[in-house]
Amino acid sequence: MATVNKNLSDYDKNSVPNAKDFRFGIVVAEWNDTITEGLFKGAIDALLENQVPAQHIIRWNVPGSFELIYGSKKMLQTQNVDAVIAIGCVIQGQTKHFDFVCEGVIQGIKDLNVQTDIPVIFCVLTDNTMQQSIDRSGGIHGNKGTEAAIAAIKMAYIRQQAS
Ligand code: DLZ
Repeated sequence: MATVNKNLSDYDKNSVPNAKDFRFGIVVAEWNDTITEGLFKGAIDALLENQVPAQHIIRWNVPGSFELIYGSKKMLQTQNVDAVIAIGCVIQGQTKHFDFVCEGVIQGIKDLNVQTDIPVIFCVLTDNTMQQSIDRSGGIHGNKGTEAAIAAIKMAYIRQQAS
């Protein structure tokens, strides 16, 4: 059951702010799409369960996790959203590409959080194996998309209260 925080000083990590008036953008990478679709499902289910109207949620796809940076930037620049959730999955391969993509996307999403006023939530799995990603996108270790959605609601609330 969602409860309403009155201000930032009574912030309780176990309560989720009322989210019915917030708007969210979700940017989803198509690489490893069986995983990113699972993360998306976790995220959208959590937003809807917390009373976010479906018409307040915008989804965009981008090719890979590296493109989450540009996709999230354009989402927050052109759409009326209170937070953006960037969803991706990078799995270790035989080359250094894994390190470059992971480093690029974390720095890029970090830069957006520093340079703009809309929070961007990092929902990118960086795993050694496909099984680890399966386990975290609706499997035995839960769904990081669900956690990202709750983080997005909390950050939208913090932004609203701190404005
Ligand atoms: C190229 C690449 C590789 C090797 N691995 C992944 C991955 O595991 N997960 C992912 O989301 N994207 C991967 N990509 C694609 C890059 O993110 C990006 O789309 C391309 O380098 C084009 O900029």
